[in-house]
Amino acid sequence: MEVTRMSAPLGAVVEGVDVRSLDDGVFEEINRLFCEHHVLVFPKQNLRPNDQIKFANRFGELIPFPYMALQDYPNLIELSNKGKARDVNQHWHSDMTYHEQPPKLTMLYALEAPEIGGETAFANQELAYAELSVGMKKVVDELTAHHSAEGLAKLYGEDQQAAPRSLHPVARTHDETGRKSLYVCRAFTRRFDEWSREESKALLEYLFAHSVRPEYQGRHQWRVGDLVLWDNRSVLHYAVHDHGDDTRVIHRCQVMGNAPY
Ligand SMILES: O=C(O)CCC(=O)C(=O)O
Ligand SMILES: [Fe+2]
Repeated sequence: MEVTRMSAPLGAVVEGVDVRSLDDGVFEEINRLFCEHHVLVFPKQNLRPNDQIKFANRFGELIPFPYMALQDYPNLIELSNKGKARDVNQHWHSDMTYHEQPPKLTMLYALEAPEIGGETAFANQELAYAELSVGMKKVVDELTAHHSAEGLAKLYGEDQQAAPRSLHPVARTHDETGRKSLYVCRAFTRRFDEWSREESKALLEYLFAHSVRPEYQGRHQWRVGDLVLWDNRSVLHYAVHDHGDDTRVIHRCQVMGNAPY
């Protein structure tokens, strides 16, 4: 197994392994690397849907996704840009923060990839938290925020009133490493529970901008056969749609996480 860093703020590329056949010791090492680097890339994998599901299952229980499930594979969805002007994931977010128990990790496998562009951007939220001042850390440590899927419901033409909502700490603690991350995102975070909507606005704007400073970011350029997993407890991500109609087809699944604390 050969591990090289992907970018200064986050990510590692793991070569020389076939994720279909890992003994428990190697898997444990992979999980350790995952918690340390936040994003792992496994190039040149050769996976059928069941192989991806089986590997993801080693991290925990899969969360089915209500839309776009593949026939025969309710836990796997297909992300495709065919016939779409924009990507629904073209915004900074951590996955499903509007749920009580958001997925701890999301795993994508590329079946088709554009020659150039169509990257996924990531931002390290442990760094974002660590680089806040002592005074600001004290403020965010005391706050909880309301997250909601209203924006997504609007996008999918669904009932916004019925969209799922949840309340989470603004600085969450990683259940495996004990490290703290900033846990807000422009896509889903609406306001602080302890503050009025008006009061929340300015600080949230500051945190949204701070959380995705270029110094915290790394990007992945997709190649066919890439398997990529990211840690929703400690990174934000953004699907960069700059590849026009060049085909990009990805299989996606997600693994259940803890209720953030
Ligand atoms: O397509 C991508 O690059 C990322 C999509 C995304 O946000 C997700 O799968 O959660
Ligand atoms: Fe996402």
